[in-house]
Amino acid sequence: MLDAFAKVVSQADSKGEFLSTEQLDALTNMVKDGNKRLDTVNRITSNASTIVANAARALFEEQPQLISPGGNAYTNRRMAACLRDMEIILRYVTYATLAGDSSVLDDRCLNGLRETYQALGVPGGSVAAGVQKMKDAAIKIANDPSGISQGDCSQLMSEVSSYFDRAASAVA
Ligand code: PEB
Repeated sequence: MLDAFAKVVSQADSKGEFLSTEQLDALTNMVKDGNKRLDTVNRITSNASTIVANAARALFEEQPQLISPGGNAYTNRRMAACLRDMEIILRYVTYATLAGDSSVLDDRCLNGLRETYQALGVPGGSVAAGVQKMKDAAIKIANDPSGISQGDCSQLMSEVSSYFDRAASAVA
């Protein structure tokens, strides 16, 4: 599990080189914009249950077969497993966002997840659709200009989006 700092250190060390100016510049920018990152993580974290619940509701509205008899979220046990899975994925997206690196998401959440869903008979495409709905909600909350000092967060928002996209394509 790496963060943006450990990643460049390991890349440089594997080549036996000093850190490059490009690497240092990128990290300098990351530090400069650090408050944006922390605010984003804080906003997503403190709205996690709303994000999960609304995304799940929208998913079940769009794919009602999931909650019909025989569906993958039918019965409270499967519904609970589904909501829990969405929450786990969202949690790892917040970790990756804090770290500025996807490796924690990749290694601890997404690795083998597609195969797990295949083995369980859970439709990966539906999980991916749920993840995309969490992405839209999370970006809306994180990028809301009200009640916070204003700045350009476009780069950070596309980074956060990329973690959701990574999760969705890992299971689709
Ligand atoms: C992954 N999900 C399930 C299981 C596991 C995961 C390992 C099997 C064990 C269990 O039921 O607890 N666990 C989860 C995860 C990590 C982990 C992401 C990462 C670290 O450790 N059902 C639907 C939707 C979807 C869904 C499409 C969006 O209709 C999910 C939610 N996951 C779902 C369901 C089950 C499950 C298990 C329904 C239960 C399957 C079953 O037992 O029939």
